[in-house]
Amino acid sequence: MKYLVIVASLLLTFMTACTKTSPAGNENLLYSNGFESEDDLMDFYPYIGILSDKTPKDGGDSSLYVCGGCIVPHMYMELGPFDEDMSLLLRLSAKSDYQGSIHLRTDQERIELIVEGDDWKNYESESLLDYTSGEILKLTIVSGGFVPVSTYIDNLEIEIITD
Ligand SMILES: [Ca+2]
Repeated sequence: MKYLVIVASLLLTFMTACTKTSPAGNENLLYSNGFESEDDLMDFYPYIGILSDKTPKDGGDSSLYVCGGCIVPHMYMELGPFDEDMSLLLRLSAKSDYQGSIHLRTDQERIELIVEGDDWKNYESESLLDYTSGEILKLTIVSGGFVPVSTYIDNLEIEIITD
């Protein structure tokens, strides 16, 4: 029953808040983005992200390119609030010509992935983010610091871990 409530609330959220749908076979994805069209950038603020034709092996035709500067975060998006407590895992493919970081957080907690190296790698958060119902989830992307750094991101997924 609890599972049905989660699915129902997620479906409602997807219908009202974003156009992304879970890939077939993984109904536990809270959010996914393959950055295959301009529409896929519309979840993020400010609207400075651009699509790149650099992609990982399973990354389709394009990825998200983020060029940083001294004002952080360089891009962010918000999800929720949702009606259920959840444990969330952050996963993506990325590369950076210096260092980038992607944070998933609530007001109470955060998890992060540090992207280093100019070869595409798959990253997965070592710990889970404990989400409490009613909170806003925020995903932020930082690419470098004072020096602009190029970071590429693809196959971004936020998964609900139910075990
Ligand atoms: Ca892609």
